[in-house]
Amino acid sequence: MKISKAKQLVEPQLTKKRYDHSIRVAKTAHYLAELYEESTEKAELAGVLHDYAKYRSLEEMAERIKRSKLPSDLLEFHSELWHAPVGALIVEEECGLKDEAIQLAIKYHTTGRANMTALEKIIFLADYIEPGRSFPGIEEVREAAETNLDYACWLALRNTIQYLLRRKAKIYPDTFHAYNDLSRHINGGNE
Ligand code: DGI
Ligand code: FE
Ligand code: FE
Repeated sequence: MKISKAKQLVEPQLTKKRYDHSIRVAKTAHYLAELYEESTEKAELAGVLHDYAKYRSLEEMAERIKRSKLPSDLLEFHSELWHAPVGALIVEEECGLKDEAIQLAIKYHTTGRANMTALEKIIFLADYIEPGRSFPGIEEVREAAETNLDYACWLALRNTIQYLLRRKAKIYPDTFHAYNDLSRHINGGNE
């Protein structure tokens, strides 16, 4: 699929603000893909499409999760998590995008998971550091992104987990699995 086509398909699905965010994620993902020698085309497409399902109703997303092979435990966690795996399904159904690498990057962009592919890490990180974002500690993540993809993802996951804990939110197991998996790259996994 061409980038211009993907943009056309995504725009009516999102608010202006969310669409602009998606374009910035795509640009950031393109930059990271070049830096880490991954496909810039796939990174940009995944960036444009990553929040495709963001504004689907909770009823529709829950229904799709129940009807699919997706783990039903998702329904016991915050609905904010649902748009990622549902998006990976419906870009195929509605846009005809059948590309496993891109669909996995969309599927895991919110939580991450253990053993992420480079493209999954790029989209996870681009979503976190795109220029419109301002989280506490984001500059450290932006700096790390220039030299160490794993460390930058680990920092982003650490910040997100800390934020969720402060809000007394539940944390989806894949988020912990991603954090623990990348910790092995950071300190040898001894702690
Ligand atoms: O869709 P975006 O807003 O661009 O970003 P996103 O898909 O990364 O969603 C971010 C939200 O998801 C943010 O409020 C933190 C939340 N989140 C990430 N991991 C978890 C989580 N929420 C819960 N409850 N559990 C998680 O593991
Ligand atoms: Fe998202
Ligand atoms: Fe996003």
